[in-house]
Parts: sequence; structure tokens; C-alpha cells
Amino acid sequence: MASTVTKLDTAANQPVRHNWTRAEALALYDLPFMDLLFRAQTVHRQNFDANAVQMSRLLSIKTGGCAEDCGYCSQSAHHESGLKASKLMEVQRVIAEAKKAKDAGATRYCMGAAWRSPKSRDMDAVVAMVEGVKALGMETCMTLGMLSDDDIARLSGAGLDYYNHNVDTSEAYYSKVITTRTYADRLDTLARVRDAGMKVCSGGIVGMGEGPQDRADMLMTLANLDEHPESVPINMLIAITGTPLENAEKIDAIDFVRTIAVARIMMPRSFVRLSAGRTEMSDETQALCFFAGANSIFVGGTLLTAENPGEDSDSRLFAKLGLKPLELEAQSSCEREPVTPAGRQDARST
Ligand code: SAM
Ligand code: DTB
Ligand code: SF4
Repeated sequence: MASTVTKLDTAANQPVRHNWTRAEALALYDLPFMDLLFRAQTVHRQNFDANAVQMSRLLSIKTGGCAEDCGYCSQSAHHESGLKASKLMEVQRVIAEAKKAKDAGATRYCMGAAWRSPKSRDMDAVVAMVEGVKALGMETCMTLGMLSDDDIARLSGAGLDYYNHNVDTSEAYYSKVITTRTYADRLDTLARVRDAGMKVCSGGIVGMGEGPQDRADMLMTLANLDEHPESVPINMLIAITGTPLENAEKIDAIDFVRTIAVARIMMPRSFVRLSAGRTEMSDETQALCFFAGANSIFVGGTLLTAENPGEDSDSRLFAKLGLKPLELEAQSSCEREPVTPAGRQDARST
């Protein structure tokens, strides 16, 4: 494929903002679609190679039987999804699966456990998984629920690169989806993970019956954190039979693309991940998501418990669109300078 200008050299002039208002976020969401996409793609090219996509692979290291009541989740013990629960996986098996993912092109291995929070007796195995996967030369990500300070110290000590902990939706809509923990609990874990120096992966789900203002508010919460999450997964609800959201009205594809575009504009230097729900999306919808600034995906035929397009399908899509997998080295060169308070535009001081 012909080489074109894919990165604009103006990123240095663009301040990274942490003072978005609800009205500004919604105004972006409501822009005429072509204006929104043009702005998002411009921001994208100022910060990234527009044809490169980071590839992560997921593994459920402990499935089902979760004490939380998240209305979307197949793994909650509160719902009858028919999923078979299993114990924490053996460390060597996790490392063997990670090796397969690396061989298939994934650069980051994301391990998820259906826990409200880890038990201290599980932490030795979790730490060994992080160390073993890192030794393969992959980046590591874990999502284990809420963490104690001791868990955080152990994960950080093991060299965990990313911690995934989604805010999931707006603060206002949160209690319609989850009642067993609060939005503040989520933000507290995120802040302590950040303070320990780990990179943050945090995003949410759209298509749970929320409105545009909820989507805008969720992105505002993420963009107004002291530092933007390095990785922002935007999931489209996979409606799972037996969960309270099994009959949720599907989000329109254009509204989904709008959510991605607003995330790209508000968090210009973060990787925005087109996450769950790709099996339901046409090639054209996914192409629009990439144009709107998504530059990361989960690869492989399974997410945690649900289906994902497999390798063949993604290779075909990448070939059609002229997209290439982002190499690990290129990934680190995209990482931004630490944001200093002086470099911020802060509403409170203007
Ligand atoms: N138990 C941990 C927690 O909740 O933080 C980690 C695993 S949890 C499955 C990770 C994320 O996956 C959730 O926060 C949610 O955003 C996403 N997710 C779960 N089920 C989903 C579904 N059916 N459709 C879309 N996204 C989903
Ligand atoms: C995220 O935001 N999406 C991933 C990952 N983080 C852990 C999980 C998607 C789960 C989809 C439903 C399932 O596989 O059970
Ligand atoms: Fe448990 Fe996470 Fe599923 Fe919520 S999303 S029920 S915390 S596994």
C-alpha cells in the first residue's frame, strides 16, 4: 500500500486538557457527524500513526461466580447466564496461552478475574503470572476488581504495566447498572493504582440504555482525571442472556462511532480501544471507528467469556483497510511526556 502522510507534526502545540465541562463534552458528541469525524481524525494524526493499531489479547484467569451484580456481566453470581464458573488458572497454563498470543501478534496480555477484589491467598499466583508473561517480552495488564494498598504494592513490584478498571458509565447512570459498589469505589482504586506508578486502562460500556449525556459524562470523568488513562477501552454492550441487560436497546452504530470520536478528541494521546462488541459490527462500522481515532483492539476469538472476531477475520479487515499492527517499540515512542501542572489548561486557574 502506498505510503502517505499519516502523522501531523503539530502535537506539541496542543494542550492536553483536564478541565472539560459536561456541556463541552456533549457539544462535541452532538457535532455534525462529518465535523466530529474530521476533528477526531485531525487530533488522531497529530498524535499517532493513523494506520497502526495496537493489539491486546485477553484471558479469563478466573471465570464466573463473581459477588458483584454488574447488570451486563455473564460472570456475576447474581445472574443466571449459564456460565460455568472455574477456579484460578494454573500459572504455567497462563504463560503458555500468553506465548501463543505473542506468536499470533499480540503485544499486550490482559488477564481478567471475576473478583470483587483479590484474596490475599491468590496474590502469589497473580504475581507469578505477571512475572512470567513479562519474561516473554509482552506488556502485562490485569483486571482483578478493587485493590488494597498491599495488592497494589505487589502488582507494582511484579512490574505490572497496566491495570484495567473501568468506570463503565456516567456517575448518574451507574446505580442503574451496578449496586454492589459505588462510582467512588472505582475512582478510589484508579487513583491509588496511578499513585503507585502503574499505567491505567479505564473506559466503559455503551449500549446499556444510557443517553448521550451519560456517554459524554463518562468521557468527561476519564478526561478530567489528573492524568488521562493511557488506554481507554470503549465496549459496545454484548447483551448476555440471563443478565438484567439482555434486552437492552442496541446502540446505533453512528452513536457508537461518536463516542469513540469524542474520546479521541478529549484524550488525544491515549490509546482508544475498540473493545467488546466487534462481532456485531460491520467492516464499515469498524472502519469508521478507526477513522474516529480508535487505535487498539482485542484480538483472538474470545474476549473473557464472549466471542470476538478471530485472527482470520481481523487479518482480512486489516488488509482491506491498509492497517498494520503496532509494534511494541513504536508503541512506547507514542507515549507522551509526563503532563506537568504548568502544561495543563485548568479551568480553575483561568
Ligand atoms: N471483575 C473485574 C472488574 O469488573 O473490574 C474485571 C473483569 S470485568 C469483566 C472488565 C470489564 O469488561 C467491565 O468493567 C466491563 O466494562 C466489560 N464488560 C463485561 N461484560 C461486558 C459485556 N457483556 N459487554 C461489554 N463489556 C463488558
Ligand atoms: C474491557 O474494557 N473490556 C474487556 C477488558 N476490559 C477486560 C472485557 C470485555 C468483556 C466482554 C464480555 C465477556 O467476554 O465476558
Ligand atoms: Fe464481577 Fe467484573 Fe463481571 Fe462485575 S464486571 S460481575 S466485577 S467480573
